[in-house]
Amino acid sequence: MDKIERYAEILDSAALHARATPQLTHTDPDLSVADAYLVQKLSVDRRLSRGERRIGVKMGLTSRAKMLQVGVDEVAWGRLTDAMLLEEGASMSRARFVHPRVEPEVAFLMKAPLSGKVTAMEALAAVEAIAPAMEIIDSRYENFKFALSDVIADNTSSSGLVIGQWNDPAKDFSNLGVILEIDGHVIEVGSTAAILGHPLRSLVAAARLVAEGGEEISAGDIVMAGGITAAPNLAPGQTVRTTIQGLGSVMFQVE
Ligand code: 0L1
Ligand code: MG
Repeated sequence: MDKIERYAEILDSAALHARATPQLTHTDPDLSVADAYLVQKLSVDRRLSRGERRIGVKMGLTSRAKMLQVGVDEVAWGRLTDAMLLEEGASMSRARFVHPRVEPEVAFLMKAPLSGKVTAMEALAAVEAIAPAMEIIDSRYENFKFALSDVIADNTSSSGLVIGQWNDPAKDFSNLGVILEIDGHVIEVGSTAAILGHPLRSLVAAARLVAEGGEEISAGDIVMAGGITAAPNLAPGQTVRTTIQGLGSVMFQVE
């Protein structure tokens, strides 16, 4: 088994058993971003071989608040599977995660493929709908600490997503107010503009980065645009809600 396969197995197993693992770069400080994406692909392939289905991609570290929170300042992408989808209003089991956090996000539903270098207008033309959404992230690394290569190998901490009502993408979603509430208390506020200045820029970047990885965004895919605010920790008993001005609300519970 080569190093890439070994790392993929370590991270997949850490996610499967909700057990933290040491950062790969502690013992392999030269792990490259290119190799980290290979680890990510192999670890997600292990999920697919267990019957999970690819449903789209996510962008990570697309806002200043996120970059500051984790100390990594480059955008990255990850792969989403159907097992990560949580029904709107449903409960997630805290026990299935290592140390989960939540991010308010915007989700895109694609109606046409998107690949390589595209303009914002081309990206928008490929969007069927946009929705308020939340991502549940869960680093598989001890203490939620990582370098860029670590987090890419760990599928950019992807572990869950919940999507609210789909809206017409013709409305201006460049700078909409965002509120993240836990148990009715406002924990974070922000704007969709926190995502690279406009969420569409995240979709443009996704098309390019995913193509560099030899894949494309397909019709029917969900694309998560990236966290808008810092991501608070989740604990059992919480009710978590994100509201985006003009797009609606989305919520889930933690048990
Ligand atoms: O924006 C994000 O989805 C974050 C991805 C990876 C960094 C983290 O785990 O906070
Ligand atoms: Mg995210």
